[in-house]
Amino acid sequence: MIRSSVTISLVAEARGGPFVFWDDLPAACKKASELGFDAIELFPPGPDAVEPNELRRWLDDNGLALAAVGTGAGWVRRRLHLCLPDAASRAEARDYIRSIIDFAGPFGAPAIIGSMQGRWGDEVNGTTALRYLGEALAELGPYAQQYGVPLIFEPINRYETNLINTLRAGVNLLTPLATRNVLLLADLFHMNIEEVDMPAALRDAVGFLGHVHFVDSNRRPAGLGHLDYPPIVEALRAIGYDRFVSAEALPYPDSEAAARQTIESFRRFFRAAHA
Ligand code: LER
Ligand code: MN
Repeated sequence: MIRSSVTISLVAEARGGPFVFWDDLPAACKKASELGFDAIELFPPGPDAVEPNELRRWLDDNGLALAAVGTGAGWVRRRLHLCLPDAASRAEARDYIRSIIDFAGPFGAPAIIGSMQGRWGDEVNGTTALRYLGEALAELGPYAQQYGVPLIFEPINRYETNLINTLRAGVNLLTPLATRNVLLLADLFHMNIEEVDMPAALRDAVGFLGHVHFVDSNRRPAGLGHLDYPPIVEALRAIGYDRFVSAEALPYPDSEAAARQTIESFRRFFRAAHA
């Protein structure tokens, strides 16, 4: 069954970014639970930002799961990514992602690689960058397996990376790898910019989808932009997607209203009886 999730950012440097709740993790867990979310997705400033026993208590007390944990603070705060020219810095980026896998894994949650994929540029050409990326995923995918969770890789739009912009490019990146433990994240905001046909792109990614960022065309909460959700939901059903759809959206008009808007859209599109 597809389940709902909502994002919580604890990263001061990401202020203005597409996260529904900010800063106060216990309060956000309580609110997410009151509104009826199944889970939260956490964007922490690092692997030591939240004490695991406390997180366990806040989740358990509120009947929530941990859907996923973002690694993007490695880029936002430390300027690390997987395609840096210098081998020691790339290793540091992989270590950072491993530390988030170690934090999230015991909760049964995958780590997400989005902006940590990096980009090619003057010192690293596109072919080399894709090789670095493939090598990193070949190493980190099996690393996540020890916790029985996948590693999630997110294609992001052209204004944020020149590497993997579409689900098809993601499938092409993952297919040659020996590991099958890396899955793709379909962020509907990025897809609206990059895909020709969003439902067709989701169908084409059958077997590779591990997470969805549930958001509208303008990065506002689902229902406040111009995305046509029924064919998207139908495509997710058709490929047997049964993990989380997580609200990674701007806190528009404010956090609580954004969360409420999201859960109402979730119920309308994913829970209402359909023909
Ligand atoms: C992260 O999930 C994402 O969607 C990227 O746009 C990060 O900026
Ligand atoms: Mn996203």
